[in-house]
Parts: sequence; C-alpha cells; structure tokens
Amino acid sequence: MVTIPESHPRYKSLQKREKIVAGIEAGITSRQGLIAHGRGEAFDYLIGERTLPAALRATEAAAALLLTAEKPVISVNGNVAALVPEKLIALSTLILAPLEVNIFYWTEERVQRIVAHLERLGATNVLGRDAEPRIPGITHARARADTAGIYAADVVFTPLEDGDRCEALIKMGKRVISVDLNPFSRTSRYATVSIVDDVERALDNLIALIRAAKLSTVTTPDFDNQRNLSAVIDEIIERLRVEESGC
Ligand code: PTJ
Repeated sequence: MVTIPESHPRYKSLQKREKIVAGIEAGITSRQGLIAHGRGEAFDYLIGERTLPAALRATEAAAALLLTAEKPVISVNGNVAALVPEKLIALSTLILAPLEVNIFYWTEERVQRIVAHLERLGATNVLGRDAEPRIPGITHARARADTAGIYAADVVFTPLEDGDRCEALIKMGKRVISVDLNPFSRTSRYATVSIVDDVERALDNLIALIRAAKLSTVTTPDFDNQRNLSAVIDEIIERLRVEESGC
C-alpha cells in the first residue's frame, strides 16, 4: 500500500482506495470493484462524506432488525472484504450471525481467498464455500446460497448489494438491510432498510448502536424505507444548496 500522510485533506478517502487496490492484489476484490468504489466515492462527495441524519435513522432501524432476527446472516463480497473485514467480524460476533461469502464476479478461487482472509482475521463462522444456486429468479452467480446461511435466513445484511438479488431475497420473504451510497440504486429502492452511507461509517454506527442496546428493550422503530430515502435525497439537495450559496 502507498503510505498516505494523515495530514492529507483526503486521507480517509485515499486510505479506502488503497485498501481496494490491496484487495485486488491479494485476489480478494474484483477489478470491477474499483469502478464500483469510484461510483460510491462520487455519491459520498455529494453527501459530504459524513453520516446524514436519515442514514442514522436507517441504521437504528437496521440495528433493531438485526437484534430481533431469528437467523440473521451477513453477506460478504470482494469490496467489503477488503474495506471492512474486522468490522464485519465484530458484527458477526455481536449478533451471532454467520458471514457468508457471496460474490457477483464469481470464481471459486476468490471465494476461497475471501474465506481464508476472514478466518485469518479471526472469523469462526464463515459460509459460502458450499453455496449452490438456490435463489429463485437469479441467473447469475449471486443466486448461490448456503442452506445454513442466506437460504435459511430471515434477515440478510447486504453491504454493496446487487439489485436483482435484493429483489429476489425480498420475494423469498426475507428482510434485507442494504448499505449503498447511491440512494437511487435498485438495491436501495428494494431493500427493507436502506442505509445510504459509506460502509465503514455505517458499520461503526451499527456496531455502536448494537453494543449500546439492551436486547429486552429493542423494538423495530416505525420506519418507512421509501419515506426515509426521500429524506436522504432532500438532505443531499439541501447540502448542495448550502454549498452553492457558499453559506
Ligand atoms: O466482489 P463481487 O464480485 O461481489 O463484486 C462486488 C461489486 C461491488 C463490484 C459488485 O457487486 C458490483 O458491481 O456492484 P455495483 O452494481 O457496482 O454496485 C455497488 C454499489 O455500491 C454502487 O451503488 C455504489 O454506489 C455503492 N458503493 C461503492 N462503494 C461503497 C458503496 N456503498 C457504500 N460504501 C462504499 N464504500
């Protein structure tokens, strides 16, 4: 990795790029993952590289959903395995949910590498090696699901998801929590709870909320995803207006 000085004004953003590049070099992240990351960066720039109030409300709803789930599962792709592996493992330990490797640009080798990477960092419950195409209506590799994982789950946490699979999981009766910086993506529109935030910030917030929650008092707040997505877009527009007027 190139060393970025902490004093650099874009330090955090450049660090994330380096992690994605390192992920590609380690055979964990797809090359297409760079393009997806760039799209995320563009939206994050519009958002102001901070958690919007509406994104925090979605994260609270996600925490409640995960804490009350019977069989939660965390889906892991090549981008999040490079960007936030330790945070995914921390979440998995906190809510007793398996991590399941599920990638769009599927190769067996990359699945094995992501599993090994997570296990090297301390993950003890990683699925995905034995996943077979089981999600109805999906003709690409993301149809794969492990019978003990995503296939049986009631709540699936899917950072940087594919719109098709999100829709298919919802059709299977599952509740889906997405993390996607693009509020207009099909994933954001289909998910039960859409967190429009950077995956690193979203996981920090989610983990802090879950650590602070008392399981006995957790209820799913009155959350309307479509209304919350509109609030996200309003907050972005308002930020751009303020930026434009130089206030
Ligand atoms: O490892 P694989 O093969 O499963 O591939 C993973 C990617 C992400 C390459 C694949 O799923 C893909 O092509 O995704 P898309 O369709 O480009 O969608 C990725 C979405 O994630 C886009 O809407 C981006 O805005 C968003 N995104 C990118 N980086 C981040 C992000 N959202 C949150 N945090 C990020 N850091």
